[in-house]
Amino acid sequence: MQTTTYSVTGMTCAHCVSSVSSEVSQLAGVTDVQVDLATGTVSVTSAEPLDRAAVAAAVDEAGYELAVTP
Ligand SMILES: [Cu+2]
Repeated sequence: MQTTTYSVTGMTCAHCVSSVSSEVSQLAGVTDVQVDLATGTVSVTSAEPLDRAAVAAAVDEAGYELAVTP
């Protein structure tokens, strides 16, 4: 079990939070998704390490983008 936090750009309200949350939680192996609107981050808990590209695709599907990590 591991939790990875990603920065997501473009989330502005509770609707954005629920869109991202529902898309990311559909990824295989994901057991928990916590979206923090104030910081624009998504913490994803999964049984196995996730492919960042898969998370990016889910976030994109919701209409947002993963911020490029420094
Ligand atoms: Cu919104």
